[in-house]
Amino acid sequence: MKLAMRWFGAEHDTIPLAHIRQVPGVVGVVTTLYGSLPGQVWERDAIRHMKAQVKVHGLEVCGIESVNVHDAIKAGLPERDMYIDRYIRTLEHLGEEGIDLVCYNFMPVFDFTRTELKHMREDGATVFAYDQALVDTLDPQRMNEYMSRIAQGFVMPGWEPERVTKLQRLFQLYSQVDAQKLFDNLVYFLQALMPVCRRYGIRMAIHPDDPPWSVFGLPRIVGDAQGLSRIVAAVDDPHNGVTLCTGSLGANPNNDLSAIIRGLQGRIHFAHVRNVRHTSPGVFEECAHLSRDGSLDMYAIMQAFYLSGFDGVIRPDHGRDIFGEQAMPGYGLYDRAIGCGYLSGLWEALQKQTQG
Ligand SMILES: [Mn+2]
Repeated sequence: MKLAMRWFGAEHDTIPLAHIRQVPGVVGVVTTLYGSLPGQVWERDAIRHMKAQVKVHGLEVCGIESVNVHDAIKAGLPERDMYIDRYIRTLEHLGEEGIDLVCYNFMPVFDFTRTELKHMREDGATVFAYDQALVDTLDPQRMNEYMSRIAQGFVMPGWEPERVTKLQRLFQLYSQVDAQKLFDNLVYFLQALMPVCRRYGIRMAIHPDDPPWSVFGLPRIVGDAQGLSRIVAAVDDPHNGVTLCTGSLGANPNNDLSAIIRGLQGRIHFAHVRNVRHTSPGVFEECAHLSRDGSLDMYAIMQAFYLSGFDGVIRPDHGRDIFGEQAMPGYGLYDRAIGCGYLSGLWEALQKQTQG
């Protein structure tokens, strides 16, 4: 495996690359061109600049998280072909710059959703938390206001202001889109992308929905084993793969992570590995990466990756906010660095056990 951390770019991240470089085992970052809107073509110069910035610190760009997909593509509007064409040009430019891993999601309107970004735990650490009952009391507009209030000035990924100010229009766009239609639109998009992916060896890695169930009546199709296998089967090309996010999928206690990892052998291109603690149905909070702090068996998860021959990029995911660090919620350095140490430790043990 290749260990990386997410980095939001010099202008947006509070963590300098020089510090990421000091986390044992980390060889690179996954990042994006912040400031580029979905539907814009990423220019080669900008990609080159991003790579150079990272390289100066002895790290590499291990992949892009994310190249966001324009709503016209997700909703299947007539102008989708134009936007797909632009996406393809972005992939060409990434491919020409030697970047071969692209994470994206296909969630309508709302990206990653939480009801608390600073949920206080017993030890004083704060974490992301989610309560479906609270979401059920909010309408989408209030959800948006709610998220910006709890983000306290940080722009959380997926909640960029230019996007969420258009909520009403977005809901209208998706009013005719049910789960089947959304799936068909995804397949249409992926089929169009495959030739350029094959040409440059680019692996597309869809991120699961988070939480992995429908919110505000909007369809979500990437939430369980069945949804994931349906996607890889529909466009049966190794360049069409997934980001296996244990925290997102793991929010649903019915998801057997190890079985999902085994079932997707060869099609997992990127992994987000973190733990999550289930409190009651529809309620969960994030926690330390350690197995005993949450509901997931992290050893079993890493073992499933190891035994299925996974050699892609793994990154720790949201961390707790600890040690008084002032950083973007969930993306501080300290707890993610601890997560890296833990994941590396599990991996080394798995390697040495197998080698006898
Ligand atoms: Mn994730």
